[in-house]
Amino acid sequence: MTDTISSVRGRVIYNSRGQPTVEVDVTAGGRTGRAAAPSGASVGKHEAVSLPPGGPRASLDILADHSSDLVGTDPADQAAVGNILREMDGTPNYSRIGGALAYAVSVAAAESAALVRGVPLYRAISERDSYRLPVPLGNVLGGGAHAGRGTPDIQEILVCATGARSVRDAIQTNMDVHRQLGSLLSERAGFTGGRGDEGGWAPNMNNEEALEVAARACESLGYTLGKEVSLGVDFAASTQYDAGTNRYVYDRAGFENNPGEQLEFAADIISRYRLIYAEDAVHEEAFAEMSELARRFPEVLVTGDDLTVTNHTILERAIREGSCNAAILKINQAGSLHDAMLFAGAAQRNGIKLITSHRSGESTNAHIVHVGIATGSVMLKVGVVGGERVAKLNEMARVSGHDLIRGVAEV
Ligand code: 2PG
Ligand code: MG
Repeated sequence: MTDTISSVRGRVIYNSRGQPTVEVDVTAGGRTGRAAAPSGASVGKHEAVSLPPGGPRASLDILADHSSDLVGTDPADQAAVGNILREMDGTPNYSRIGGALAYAVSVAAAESAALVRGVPLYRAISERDSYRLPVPLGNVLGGGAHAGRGTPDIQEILVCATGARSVRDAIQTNMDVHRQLGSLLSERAGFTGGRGDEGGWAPNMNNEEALEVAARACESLGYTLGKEVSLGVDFAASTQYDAGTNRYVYDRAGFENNPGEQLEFAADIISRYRLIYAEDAVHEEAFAEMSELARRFPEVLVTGDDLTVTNHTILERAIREGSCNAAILKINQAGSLHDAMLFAGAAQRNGIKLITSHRSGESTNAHIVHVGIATGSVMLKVGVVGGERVAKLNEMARVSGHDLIRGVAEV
C-alpha cells in the first residue's frame, strides 16, 4: 500500500444554519481524512465563490468526474493538491467548482496525511520551532447579518481573556462572560434568550446599549476591561456601506455616517470600550481609512477580514498602505489550504498578526484549531457556545495537553 491518495469521495451534508454544504473523504495509505466546508453570511466581495450556481451537488458532480486527477498525489503536498484544484476549477475565484469544495478536499487531504504520519494535523501542515495555542476570541453578542430585526447593526461583540495564563482559563472566562451577559440581558423585559448564528446573544437593543451591557458583564465578574478581559468588535462595516451614496446606513439605530464620521464612530468605540480588537471598521475597499485607524491605534489589533479576504495579493496592498496590523484567515475565503497558507506566509513575513476564524455557518469539525496553531495565529475566532463552536474550544482543550505546545500566544 502506498501513502498517496487512493480515493476521494464527497457527499452533501448540512452546516450549523441547516444549509447544504460539501463534505469530502480523502483516503491515502489506508487512512481517511474528512472535512466539511463552512460558509459565511457577511461575505467579502473579493473572496472565493463558495458554491457554483448549481450548489453543492454541482461541485460534487465535478469532483466525481475529476477525482482521478488527485489519485496518486501525496496528500501532504498541499501545493500539489492546491494546484490540481485550481486546474479543475480553471477560474480565478473558484466560481466553477466552488471554494467550499477546494476547502473540503484540501483539508481532508491534509488530515489523511497527518493520520498516515501519526502526527497532529498542525504538525503535518507546518514546521515550526515551537507551537503555541492562539487565545480564543468569542462572539458574546450578535447583530447585523448574523441576527434578526431589532438587534444591533454591529455584527459582533467579542470577548477575549487577554490575561489568561492557559487556554483552559481563557475558554472558561469566555464562557463565564457569555453566561453573565445572558443573565444581565434576562433582566430586560422582552428578552427571549435568542441567539444569533454564532451563539452570541441577540437582544433587541442598539449598538451603544449592546456595548454597555457587554462591558458591564465583564466588569461585574470582577475583570478590568483591557486587562484580564478585553472586548473586540467586528463592525463588518461593508454590511452598512452604500456605495451609491458613499455613506454607512445604520438603519436599525437610525443614523448615517459619511466616511469621516464612520472613522470617528469606530475610533470612539475603540477608545471608550478599550477594545483590543477592531475588525472591518470601515468598508472592504476603504484601505486609506483603515490605514488611519491602524496609525491611530497601534496597540489594537486593527484587523482586515472583508478587506483582505485571505488573499495574499490583496494583503500585499494592505501592507503597502499600512491598512491593518492584523488579518483574519478563513480558508474558504481563499479556497484551498495551500491558498490560505500562502496568505499566512505573506502575513508572517510582514509582521501582520493572524486570527484564524470560523464562519457563521459552520461544521462541527475542528480543523481550524490546527490551522491556527500551524500559522502562528495569535487568536482563534471560534465563538463561545453552540455545538459547532464548542467543538473548536474542546479541540483546543485537548491539544493544550500536547507536549509540543508551549502555552498560549501573547496577543
Ligand atoms: C465574519 C464572519 C465570522 P461570516 O464576518 O468575521 O464571524 O462572519 O462567516 O458571516 O462572514
Ligand atoms: Mg468579519
